[in-house]
Amino acid sequence: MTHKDTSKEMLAILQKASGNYVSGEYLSQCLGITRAAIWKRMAVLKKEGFVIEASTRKGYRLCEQTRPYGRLSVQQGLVTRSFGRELKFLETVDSTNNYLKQMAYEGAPEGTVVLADEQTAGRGRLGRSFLSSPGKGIWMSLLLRPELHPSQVHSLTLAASVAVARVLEPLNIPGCGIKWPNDILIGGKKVCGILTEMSAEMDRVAWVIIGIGLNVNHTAQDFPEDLKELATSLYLSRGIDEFLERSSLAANMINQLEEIYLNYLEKGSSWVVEQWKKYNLTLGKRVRLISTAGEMVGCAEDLLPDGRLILVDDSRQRHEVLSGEISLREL
Ligand code: BT5
Repeated sequence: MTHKDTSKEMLAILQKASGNYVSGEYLSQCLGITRAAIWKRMAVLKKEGFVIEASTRKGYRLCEQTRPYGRLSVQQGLVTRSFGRELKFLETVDSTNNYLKQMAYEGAPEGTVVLADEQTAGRGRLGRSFLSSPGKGIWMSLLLRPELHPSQVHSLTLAASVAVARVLEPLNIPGCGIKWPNDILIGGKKVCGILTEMSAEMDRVAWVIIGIGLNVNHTAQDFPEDLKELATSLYLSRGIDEFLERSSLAANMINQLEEIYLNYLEKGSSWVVEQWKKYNLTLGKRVRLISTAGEMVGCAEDLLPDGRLILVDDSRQRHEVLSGEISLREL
């Protein structure tokens, strides 16, 4: 068993004891390690934010019920085969996508996840920035190595938005859904953005990185002026004065991402599109589309099975759009 695994096992034993003391002797027997090794792993747990009381006579006791946000807490919530089994948790980083890109070049396996408590240069699409304050959200990147043609990667972005929508579903927040292709909105404001990046040859993908930024515990003051009208958080939109626990949300996200990815590989993009439609906030609406081809206003009629948007403009001309920015607001 690796050092990492024994810390996880030890945490599981302490949690099972429901706040009661567990003797050092019992721990060392269960885990097959020395008392000194136990002490070292306790230090790992404490560094992750777990509050542990130690008594020379009675042993060790886990005090806090709320779980800190860190690698062990997230991994405890995983039910995946491979996603998140390799997980790097960073207190602060420029961008989790940048960090994971480096890991991808160094050969990291599919399913590797990077999480950070803070990003100092979180990135959106087209060079835009993404606010990623410490203690507030889930800033996550996931590495995939699918055997796909680069033109198929678009549907992975839709798949990621479905995964986030599924995680948010039980919170039962009115007005929560997906704006094509992959922004999650609540009451018209953005709560989650997704940035997909890839490295590919002409007809084969080498890797895809899906970066997800989810605003969790922001209060109104946590957003700067220019975002106040555009952005929201789960805390703000739930209307319950209680912060959410990021570790289980992040774990659920990784679980959903794996489930949807495996289904996509088996059933194809039309399955993802069907799922996507359950959370749709775009279809049937009059929208403004801004793309590299310019601006267009029309009705968002449907999605094609590959995820392209069918837009019918005012002269009844039909357009099939692969990418672009939709605005639902001013129309
Ligand atoms: C996105 O871009 O929405 C993709 C964001 C992806 C962020 C994740 S976090 C983990 C990973 N590592 C990274 O470096 N990035 C990914 P886009 O659609 O271009 O939207 C960017 C725009 O959203 C900005 O220009 C702002 O108007 C707005 N914005 C910035 N920060 C926001 C926030 N925290 N919440 C909501 N909207 C925000």
